[in-house]
Amino acid sequence: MFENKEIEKFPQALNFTPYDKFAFSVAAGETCPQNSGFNLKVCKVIILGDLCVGKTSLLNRFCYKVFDSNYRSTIGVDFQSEQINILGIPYYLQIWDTAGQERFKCIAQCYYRKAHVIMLVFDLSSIRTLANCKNWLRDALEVRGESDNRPYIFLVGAKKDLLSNESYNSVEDLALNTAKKLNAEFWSVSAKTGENIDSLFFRAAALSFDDDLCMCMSEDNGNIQIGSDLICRGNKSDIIYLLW
Ligand SMILES: Nc1nc2c(ncn2[C@@H]2O[C@H](COP(=O)(O)OP(=O)(O)O)[C@@H](O)[C@H]2O)c(=O)[nH]1
Ligand SMILES: [Mg+2]
Repeated sequence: MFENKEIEKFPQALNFTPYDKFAFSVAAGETCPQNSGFNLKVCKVIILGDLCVGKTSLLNRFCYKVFDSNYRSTIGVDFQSEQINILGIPYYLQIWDTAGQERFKCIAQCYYRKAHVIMLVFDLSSIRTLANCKNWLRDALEVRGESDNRPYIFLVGAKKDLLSNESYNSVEDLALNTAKKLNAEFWSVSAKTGENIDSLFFRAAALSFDDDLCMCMSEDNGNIQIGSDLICRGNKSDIIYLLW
């Protein structure tokens, strides 16, 4: 369905969301000509959660369309970049995969900073991993700078294929309660079957893209992309300042 990673319509939430955005803020035709000079930021996504809940599998399914049933633990942190064309504009997700082990926690915390999206992953077949999501979120938000915006937060139940409909429904109730408490958007996915994986990342990308686009359009100036940072040259002064 999403072969070319193209988004034309604003992707909707699965069920519970604290984010009441249902459409792009600006009409595509008017604001996104093919050769628009927009230099959008790279969207930094971090994937957090206990060991073995399915974080790396989520990333591999989205980026490479593969699933491996053998477990290989992630060492420290790793990231992948993925391009998605949104309304014809190339947009980049930089997706950080972390190891869910205590001993890598301080390494991982360095990468939490400036995240635009946090995905808190738990295993739908292991309810204990749901309870830990609030700790992962606390750790991630702890290292935020004062000027950093609050990231979009997703609570992601993984391995949906392992549950019968009946058990899924009871886990979903618990997960929805947790999502409300954490002020996070809830998704359930399966890296094995691919269910909801693209939709989840597309939704995250679109929310972040829309914010960036609005910001770029309100800044009537020239932007310069350096590495993964967007440098913005103000119109009214020659001062160059870092947007994030
Ligand atoms: N059945 C099933 N198994 C999964 C799924 N996602 C991950 N797994 C398995 O769960 C184990 C841990 O997955 P992994 O992605 O490495 O977890 P991580 O430690 O959170 O990165 C591996 O054996 C995966 O094959 C899924 O959607 N369905
Ligand atoms: Mg891993």
